[in-house]
Amino acid sequence: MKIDIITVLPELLQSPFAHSILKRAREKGLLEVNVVNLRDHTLYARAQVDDYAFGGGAGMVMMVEPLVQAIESLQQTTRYDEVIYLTPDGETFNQKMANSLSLKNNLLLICGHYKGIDQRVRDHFITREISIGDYVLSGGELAAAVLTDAIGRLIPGVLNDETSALTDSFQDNLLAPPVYTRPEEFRGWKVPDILLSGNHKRIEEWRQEEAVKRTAERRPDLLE
Ligand code: 6GU
Repeated sequence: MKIDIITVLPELLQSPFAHSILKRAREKGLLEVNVVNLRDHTLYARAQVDDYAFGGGAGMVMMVEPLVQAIESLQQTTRYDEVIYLTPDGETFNQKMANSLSLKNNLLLICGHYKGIDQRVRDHFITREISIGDYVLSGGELAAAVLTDAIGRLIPGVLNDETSALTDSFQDNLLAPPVYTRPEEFRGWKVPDILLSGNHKRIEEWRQEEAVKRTAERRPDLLE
């Protein structure tokens, strides 16, 4: 899969994909992340990419021309399955969306800033608008990093048995159960006996019960 990201802050998107699972996915050739600087596409003096909103009011708007130029130049070499605008007024991102996006070949993510992007870009180029939750970030970059991470780790072949997504929270609408590792006892705090029993069937039952209990306590909405 290839994920292209258009941003005015490319520096912000260097580190998030350079470690751990996403790094391995890129090294294995399963994921390519290509960060595109919008300012390389502007026709205006001093690489201007934003301007005052028509009708007045506080805040700048990202201009239609640099964005369209960047999008169309990328579309010359790539056919995108989705052109996604990251925006707080988009559809709220969840695991189900991550699962389905992880099966696509090419995604284009567009990071907004200031008061957002000119509506004409949304009307004519964007196929999907996604938010990562009900709070406001200063730009779409961190949201793009969140999407890329959640999607990238699900690309077939990225995770191995040990990191399998099948036992993730949300994958079956349940939160993950508690986990423990060595030592068996620390300051008198013991690991539940069942986990040391070697009885895999009972351990699985315990994990399922704990997952349901935890979900009922913390996220009863998921059980409905
Ligand atoms: Cl996608 N962008 C911004 N700027 N803020 C957000 C968001 C996106 N999702 C939640 N808050």
